Amino acid sequence: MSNDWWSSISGLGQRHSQEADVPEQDETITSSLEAESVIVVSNRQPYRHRFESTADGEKSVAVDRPTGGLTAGLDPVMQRLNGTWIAWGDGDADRTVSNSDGQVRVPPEEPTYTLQRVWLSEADVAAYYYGYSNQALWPLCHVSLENTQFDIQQYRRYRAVNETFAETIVEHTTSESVIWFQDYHLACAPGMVREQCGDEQFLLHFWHIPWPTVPVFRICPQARALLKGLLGNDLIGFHVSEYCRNFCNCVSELLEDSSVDVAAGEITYNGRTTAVRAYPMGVDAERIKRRSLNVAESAWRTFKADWGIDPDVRLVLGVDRLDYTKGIPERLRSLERLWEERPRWRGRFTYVQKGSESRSQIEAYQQLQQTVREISARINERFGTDEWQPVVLIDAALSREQLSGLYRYSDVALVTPLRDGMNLVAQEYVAAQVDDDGVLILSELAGSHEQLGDAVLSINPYDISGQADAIERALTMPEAERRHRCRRLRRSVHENDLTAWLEDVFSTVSDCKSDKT
Ligand code: GDG
Repeated sequence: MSNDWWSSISGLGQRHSQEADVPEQDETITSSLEAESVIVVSNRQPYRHRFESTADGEKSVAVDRPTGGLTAGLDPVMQRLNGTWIAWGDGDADRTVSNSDGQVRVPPEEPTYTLQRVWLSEADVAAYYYGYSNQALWPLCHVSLENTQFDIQQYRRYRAVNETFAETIVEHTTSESVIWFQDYHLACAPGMVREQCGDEQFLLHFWHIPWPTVPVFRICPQARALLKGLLGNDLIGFHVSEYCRNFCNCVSELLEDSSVDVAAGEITYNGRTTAVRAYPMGVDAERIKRRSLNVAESAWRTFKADWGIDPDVRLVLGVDRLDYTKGIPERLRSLERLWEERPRWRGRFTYVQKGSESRSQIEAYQQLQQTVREISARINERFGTDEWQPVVLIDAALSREQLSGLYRYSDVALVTPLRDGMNLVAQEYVAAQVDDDGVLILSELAGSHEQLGDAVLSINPYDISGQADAIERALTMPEAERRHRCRRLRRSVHENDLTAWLEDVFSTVSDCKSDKT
């Protein structure tokens, strides 16, 4: 989402219009699916049109393109399949370039598929997106209960928007359609589509965030309705098996008439069967590697100078949306603990926090941003000198090239979420380690830990001293161990890349489809 698809789907909304970031894929991904039969449905769109001012004061239309992650992965698939992508038209110039039915052919320079926009009012966005999606479902699924609020009006609007999506889907559906829903914004839509279309179409859903345990999920007053909506799907995918088990257990506990085989990931409800499977999402590792190899030394030096990063100290890096699930204050406190209790580390490394503003209309996010600024300022005040700034906050959206420089030249990456569906930053950092010398410190509570856990330094993000120890261990790790760990991580990230993920999902679709017919 965003900057890359996933961040954009979940609200980061930074995109770069320079270059379409298209992974190279082999055709097996699409060969098993009928042409014109795939409909992708997501909150955020792959292409967004917006007005920009030209030098002579005129207005022109610019297009933001997919720049990484799932959007960039699915875009070429859609181009080959000539399918339809249905999403909220949130760009200010979207209506100008769409036809009266809200459709525009994309990509703009060589159109091959249809982007069908769904128009939402400001009140819809406030209640469906900033409300129920991001103040009920997001915190609930991340077990951030203090940030969770269930507002019945927001829920009604969430359902109404899901209904709008469902109606739009039905207009595009044929009996051959494969309809692929993305994420927590659309939990009710599959049930609605199923009700209107019957059993012929193949519906699948990828849920990009964690699924909580039964005692947590049942807190939600709308828990049963959400489960029923999702069980309109033939297949539901999560990043890791833990979330699959949690989902199956929730259905088993909360829907009396269901029959659930947790081990097999099979649910029967209302006479229909839904398969529940884990598909750990990957990144476009090859492209990240090439980009990292191409980082110009001079551009990197300029970047450091621009941001006031001491050219001679080592770098520890964090790259996150500013979200309370990412564990940023806890991370900063562990750095503070390290510099406080082991003064020998003062002046020896700088922590760079690339923090993208996100969902700022929501108070919890404003508070988080303020907390991050306050702790950083306090640390800089306590330990900084004329020559050395301990914490550098970068809030600008970086180009992928700049991000590659940060990844490649940082000695250590701190990926320490309190809870995270997967976390693509961890994999991107690994893919960018073309010199085999970076150390990844990774939270045990990130989905990516299931795949990378063996070769990273694992931490519990709530354990401030434990994190401080891990940072010290990373900075003192012998070169041979660093290289050994790094090579293993890189192998894993390349083997389980975005293309492998897409192939895995689509091959299950074609297996399940043939079982169904
Ligand atoms: C959700 C789930 C799951 C960040 N700053 C810049 C920039 N980024 C990019 C990173 C990375 C992406 O943002 C963040 O992805 P994550 O996976 O870490 O996190 P969420 O946004 O929370 O995504 C998560 C994901 O969905 C996929 O299913 O892994 O668990 O929460 O790609 O590179 N990119 C650029 N400039 C920046 O300044 N270009």
